[in-house]
Formats: sequence, structure tokens, C-alpha cells
Amino acid sequence: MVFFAHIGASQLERTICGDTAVEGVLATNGQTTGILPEDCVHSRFIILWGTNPVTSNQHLWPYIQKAKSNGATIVVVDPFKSATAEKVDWHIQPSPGTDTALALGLMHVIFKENLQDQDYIDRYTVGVEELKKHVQAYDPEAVAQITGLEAETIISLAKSYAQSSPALIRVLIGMEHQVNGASAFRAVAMLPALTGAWRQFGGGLMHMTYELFGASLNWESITLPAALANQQTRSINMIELGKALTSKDLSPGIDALFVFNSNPAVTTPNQNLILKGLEREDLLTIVSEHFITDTARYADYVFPATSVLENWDILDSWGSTYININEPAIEPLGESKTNSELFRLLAKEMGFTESYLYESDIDIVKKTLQSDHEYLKGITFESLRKTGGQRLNLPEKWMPHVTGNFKTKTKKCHFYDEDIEPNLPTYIPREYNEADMEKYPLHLLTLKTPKYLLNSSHGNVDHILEKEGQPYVEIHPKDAAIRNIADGDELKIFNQRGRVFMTASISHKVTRGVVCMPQGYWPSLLKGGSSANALTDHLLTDMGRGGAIQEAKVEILKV
Ligand SMILES: Nc1nc2c(c(=O)[nH]1)N[C@H]1C(S)=C(S)[C@@H](COP(=O)(O)OP(=O)(O)OC[C@H]3O[C@@H](n4cnc5c(=O)[nH]c(N)nc54)[C@H](O)[C@@H]3O)O[C@H]1N2
Ligand SMILES: Nc1nc2c(c(=O)[nH]1)N[C@H]1C(S)=C(S)[C@@H](COP(=O)(O)OP(=O)(O)OC[C@H]3O[C@@H](n4cnc5c(=O)[nH]c(N)nc54)[C@H](O)[C@@H]3O)O[C@H]1N2
Ligand SMILES: [Mo]
Repeated sequence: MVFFAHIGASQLERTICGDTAVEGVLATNGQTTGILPEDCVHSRFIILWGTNPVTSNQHLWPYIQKAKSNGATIVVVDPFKSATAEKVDWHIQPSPGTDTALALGLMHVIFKENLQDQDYIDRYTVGVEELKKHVQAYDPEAVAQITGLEAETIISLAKSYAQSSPALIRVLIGMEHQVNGASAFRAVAMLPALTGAWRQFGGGLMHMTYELFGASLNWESITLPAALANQQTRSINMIELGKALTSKDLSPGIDALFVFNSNPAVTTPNQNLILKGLEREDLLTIVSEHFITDTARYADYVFPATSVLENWDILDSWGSTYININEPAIEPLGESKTNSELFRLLAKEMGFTESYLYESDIDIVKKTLQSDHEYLKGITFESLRKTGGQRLNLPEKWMPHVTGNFKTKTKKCHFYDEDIEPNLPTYIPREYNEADMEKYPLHLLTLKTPKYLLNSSHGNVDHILEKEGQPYVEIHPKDAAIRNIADGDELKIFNQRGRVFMTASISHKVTRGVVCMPQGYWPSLLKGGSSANALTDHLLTDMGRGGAIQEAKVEILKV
């Protein structure tokens, strides 16, 4: 990053993952660090809201199972019957992108049944009267219309949640890839304050833990020097890469693209527009990679990158409280270089002399750990080399909001915020024109369901693809019947942006009007040369400038 700042390159808004979710939770709580993963074993009612830990958060799942064996009821709220939804007590399957309405509907019932914790609300929250008024419009019947759920389900979920203790809601990022993704997180994050769930150990919201590392590691030593940080350079949003590479309006246009740690030809929405951009003869494309990915195929230069076996690194976490050191097991093979070594070599070739361009990886690791913060007490470069990884030195019982202590400007939980538009989370669906809705009536989810892929990583490894098996598009029996589709038929799934060929799996994993296909497959390895993101759009979310990737509409034909 220092190297790119030094040469004055455009900045990248790296918002494809987490920013929308975080923005929503921050609006309500001012911080995302709620309940810690291990502490969910104390919960008696757990809602896994738009997250699929059996596949995507495997280190959390054993704790959820422990909670279950301790007597907890486990609920999943997900428009798709994920691997997790198949294993829990209660799967609630709303239409995609309707969680804001569902959360407000639960609040409606909680107020109506007088199940709120008035004392907690009075002491530690802002705007309850506005919220009460606002949720009047979200009665169970209205919310049933929006979400496709039964009104009874909404009432029953609200009562079970509010009457269980400790009650935990686990969110990660799943529902952020919708146009109103941040509003959904903002609304869901209000529930534990409304019911006072934060008062109990194991009750509240579980989201991210990265703030613990943000507070304790020595970031100052490795951030940009002030002179560079204050430079005025434009930002390009990574969601809009295709648009940025092909736009005639961008001035100056993009002449060179440097890709590392990412495979946008597979993972970024509007795949065909990205490929069109990558095909430009006048674009200099440089990729640092382990493999010739579908992005690297378009590169003018490919540089071999080291793997985790060959480089020093320090690993903080999104979801755990452990800090780990990565020590190279072997010397870099062949000509492979760590990302930072590649930038140092480029800086040298370019004749730059600033010392900040030349810090070694091990120095960066050591400096990051130089901190007097109490969370890092007993954690040093030497101790990490011995242990490999250590838990942050956190207080015995982590109960962040037992007595309020929110990190908002008022130090209270914000049901209402005069500085955010709208002032209360509001269900605002995307409006489609009628002609498009007729042409592309099915809502497409493109999900990280493959068991052995990590996003697009490993998507080129034969034995992994073999274990993964054939990719299927899930379609509801009624949607299949009206299209004369039988199980196992070859299908073309298409919209304005592209088409993907995949085999039909007729199932109740999706509700009527929703279809689902796996994300992660490389387009070059699928029939027709397109994969899931050929159908998604580079539309941005309501807050946080993330991507509304799961907002795609498609039609399906038998081929
Ligand atoms: N095995 C494996 N593990 C991974 C990854 C991987 O690729 N493979 N990727 C890693 C990454 S980068 C991340 S960010 C995490 C993500 O982990 P999660 O937060 O679990 O997110 P996703 O897997 O994207 O989606 C989780 C669920 O959200 C649901 N969902 C989609 N739209 C909505 C909606 O509008 N409302 C609701 N309620 N639910 C919705 C989907 O159907 C899906 O089942 O996983 C990480 N772990
Ligand atoms: N349709 C759809 N699209 C999605 C999602 C979805 O659910 N649906 N999920 C989104 C999410 S949450 C995320 S996080 C993104 C992830 O998208 P990406 O960030 O593009 O993640 P990967 O596909 O894992 O690509 C990482 C690449 O970096 C390479 N790599 C690994 N280590 C190194 C290294 O040390 N140096 C260098 N130079 N390269 C290295 C790997 O070989 C791999 O090719 O995808 C997003 N895209
Ligand atoms: Mo992600």
C-alpha cells in the first residue's frame, strides 16, 4: 500500500466484504465487538441470521453445537436452506433482502406484547418513541406480505426470542449483499437492546472482533507516512471494477491495473464487463499470483507469489480473539516473492530512496506487535514464535453492553439517529421496471456453498473440484414445472449481463421465485465460459459502499 501511495496510484475502496454489514451495526451500536465466539455456549436461544457457519465459519460451529447440547434452540434466518439451516431446530426462510422488514416486524410484536426491557431502554438507548411509532407500519400481516413468511411465524419468532434468556443473534455478512443490506444490520442490531439481552452473559449480538486487534496492535508504525496519507488521489470502488475499466467518462482513464490477493474475474460482480475491461489492448495488467487464475490469463505480466509456507506474516482476525504468527517453513521456491518484496524490488528499480518503502516483512511483523496495550500483555514476537498463536489478554467475562457503554456519539444504542438518512432503518426495496421483471422474474442468489473452495481459491485444483462434484442451480418445483424443467436438465440461466449453463436441481432449498447457484467456480472451467458473477450487477448498497451482489434477477430456460 505504501508503494502504491508513493507512486500516486488511485486508491481502491475495498468494500466487497464486510463494510456494509459493519456500517449498519456501527449506526446502532457504535462498535461491532459484541459477544465473543466461545461465549455463545451460555446462550439458550441463538438466531444465526444470514450466516452459514457449517460451511463458512467452521471454528464457530462446535460452540453452537455445545450451546445446543446445553439446551439452546438454534434458529436460522436465511432465504436459502444452507448446510447450517439443514442442521438446526428452526429454519425461517424469508425472501432475499427483506430482513429490515422482518426485524422491524419482530420489534412491532415485542412492543405489542410488552416484552421489551423498559429499564434497559430508558437507561441505555436513544429514540424509543420514534421507533415505536415507526414499527406501527410493520405489523405481522404487512411483514408477512413483504417477507413471504406466515404472520404466525413472525409473532412466534418475536416471542420466542424476547422470552428466552440468554438470547443471542449471530450475524456475519450474508445479508449485506442486498441493496438495503446495511439497514438490515442496523435494524437487527437493535433487537438485543430492545429486549435487554445484553444484560446476560451469552446474550446480545455476535458480529466481528477485529476492533480488538485494531485497538491493541501498533498500527501507527505501519500506516502511511502523513505526507502520503494526505495526498489527494481518487478512489475506485472494487465492486465497480468492470465499469471503471470500460468507462469512457472516467478521466483520466485507467491505463494500468495491478492485481494481488484477488481474482476479480471470478469474484467481482458483472463478470463480462470485467473481462471486457481486462481484454483492452491498451491496459497494462500485472498480476501477482500462485496460479494462472482467470484474472491472470489476461495479464501482460504475471509474478509468482509466495504462499503461507514461504513468508512471515501476522494474522489478526475478524471472528476470533486469537493472534497468530506465520513463520515460513521453507525458503521461497523458484522466483516467487512475497507481495511486499515485489513492491520493494519495484521501488528499487524505479529509483526511489525513501526508507518507508524498504521495511522488511519481519520488521513489519515485529513493529506491529510493539504495543503496551493490555490485550497484548504477555504476547510478543518471541512468545508467538513459541506458541504459534495466543488469545488476546481480554477481561474474564466479556459483556460489552451490560450497562450500555455503546460507542456511538451519545454512548447509547441508537434506535433513531438524526444524522443518518433515513433516521430509522426502513425497508426500501429496489424498484425494477415492469418489463425487466417480466423478462427476468427469478431472484438469483450466488452463494459460497461449495465445501472445499475458499471464494475462488482452489477452483482450479482437480481433486478438489472432483470432491466438490458438479455445480447445480437450485430451483423450486413450481418454478421448474412452469418451465418444463426436470431434475438433471441442462439449463441456461440468463439476464441482461450474461448467461451461465448449469444443471437443474429441483428442491425446496429455495422458495418460489428464488434460485441459487454456487459462487467460486472459474468461468474458464465451466461450459460457456461464464460463472455466477456473469449474472450479478455492480450495484452499490445503501451504506458502506459494498456490492448488492445478491440482488440479481434472471430467467431460466432448458437447453
Ligand atoms: N468454506 C468457505 N468458508 C468461507 C468462505 C468460502 O468461500 N468458503 N468465504 C469466507 C468469506 S470471504 C466470508 S465473508 C465468510 C462469509 O460467511 P457468511 O456471513 O456466512 O456469508 P455467506 O456465506 O456469504 O452467506 C451466508 C448466508 O446468507 C444468506 N443470505 C443471502 N442473502 C440474504 C438475505 O437477504 N437475508 C438473509 N437473512 N440471508 C441472506 C445466504 O443464503 C447464505 O446461506 O465466509 C468465509 N468462510
Ligand atoms: N457472486 C458472489 N460474489 C462474491 C461473493 C458471493 O457470496 N457471491 N462473496 C464476496 C466475498 S465475501 C469476498 S471476500 C470476495 C473474495 O474475492 P477475492 O478477494 O478475489 O478472493 P479469492 O477468490 O480467494 O482470491 C484470492 C486470490 O489471491 C491469491 N493469493 C492468496 N495468497 C496470496 C498472496 O500472499 N499473494 C498474492 N499475490 N496472491 C495471493 C489466491 O491464489 C487467489 O487467487 O468475493 C466476493 N464475491
Ligand atoms: Mo468475504
